[in-house]
Amino acid sequence: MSLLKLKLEEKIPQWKEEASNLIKSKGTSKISDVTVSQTYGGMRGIRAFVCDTSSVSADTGLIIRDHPLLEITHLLPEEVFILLLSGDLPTETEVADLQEQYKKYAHVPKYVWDVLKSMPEDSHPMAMFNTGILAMQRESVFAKKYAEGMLKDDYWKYCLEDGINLLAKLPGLAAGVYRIHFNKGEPIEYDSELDWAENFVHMIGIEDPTGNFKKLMQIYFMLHCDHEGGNVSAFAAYTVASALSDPYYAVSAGLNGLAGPLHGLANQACLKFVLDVLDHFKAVPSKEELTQFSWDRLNSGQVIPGYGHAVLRCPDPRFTAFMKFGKNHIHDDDVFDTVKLLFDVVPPILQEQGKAKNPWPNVDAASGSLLYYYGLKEFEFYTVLFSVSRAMGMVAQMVINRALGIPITRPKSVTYAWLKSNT
Ligand code: CMX
Repeated sequence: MSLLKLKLEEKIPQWKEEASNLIKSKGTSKISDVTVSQTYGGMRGIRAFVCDTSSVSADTGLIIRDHPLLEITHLLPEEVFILLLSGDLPTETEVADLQEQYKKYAHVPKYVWDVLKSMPEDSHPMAMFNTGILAMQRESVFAKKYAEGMLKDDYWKYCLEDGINLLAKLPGLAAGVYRIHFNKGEPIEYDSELDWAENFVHMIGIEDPTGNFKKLMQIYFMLHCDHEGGNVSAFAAYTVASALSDPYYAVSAGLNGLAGPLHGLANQACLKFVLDVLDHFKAVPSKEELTQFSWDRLNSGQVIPGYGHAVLRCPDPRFTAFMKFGKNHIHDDDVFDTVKLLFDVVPPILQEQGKAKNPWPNVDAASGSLLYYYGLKEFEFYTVLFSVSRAMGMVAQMVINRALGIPITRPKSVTYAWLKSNT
């Protein structure tokens, strides 16, 4: 049995007892009121369910299990997954144990490549990635065990098994989507000597003479891992998994939400915006030129991608971490210099325009410029990378939810007529 599973076996009875005691002692305490505006406003700010893997505070950003993000950016993706799921910073032995399992399950079945190769050439890489995940649904141990009549107390164990099997394959699936979609040759097999992020760099087949692309991918996969429970992708996965759809279905559902331009697709839109700027001015523009360009975009009814957030009211610490990486490793690069200039120019414009509640950059504002620098220039692919990482948070959340016996999601909708006559 994996060390992570053993650790969870120890912790879960305690988590269940804590939750049950809380429900007994405070079950009728109110934590939110819902207004009419919120029913028409994306349910923004309604506290309605529990997610312990991470939380997002408006003025600090992402906090993973009590650790503010900027204090743990050195963690490997494998380490952050164990932290999300168990609440503990892992030991070296625990990390090695998870890496062993990833290696055991990393092989992507051939039928997945057959399916992806048969898709039309203009299929979006996110559609290919999510199709690849769905194609592998037949591998689900959770679904098989459920059909055989597994006990409710065992749901989390098979959810974890599926989750680890799936996470193990995602770097290879992502790299394969890249190679097939952009005609880079056949998918490359994983290398059992390499860790999860290193394997992605190996399998995508982009040269990394300095080793810094590998470092970028380690931090990239770490930073995007989770963002509490209410964002579109996490909440979609939460809802689908609550119907006891297995992790293949639920992760794919969540990632379909991540493919939206207001959510994870913003990173491709953001790099495209930066390239449009450079194409328009044929060089890094002056502050004045970029100000006018940004105003023109806003006045034409388009958003500035990579800026604003539904919860954050400060520069996103994930953006800060990417900027630090860029400033340490990238010098005299027009794309990255434009990203830096946008950080000076956009917040005051959004403040002056007065619509966006948060004028600051989010995670998507800088990440693309770094990928671009290291040779991953096909920005249509960027949300796939976000997905590889965000699947960790989804899996961690759904394992915990099954362990706690969270029932099927079913909030109550109301009609316009009901609202009118009851408020
Ligand atoms: N550029 C222009 N206008 C913006 C804006 C931006 N970056 N951010 C918000 N606004 C506008 C909204 O479109 C909205 O306008 P309308 O009233 O005309 O509809 C108004 O400001 C109020 O929006 P808000 O309450 O501040 O923001 P929301 O919670 O509704 O939406 C978000 C949040 C992220 C969707 C929005 O800020 C946005 O569209 N940003 C650009 C896209 C982006 O970067 N998304 C990535 C988010 C991170 C992620 O999930 O990956």
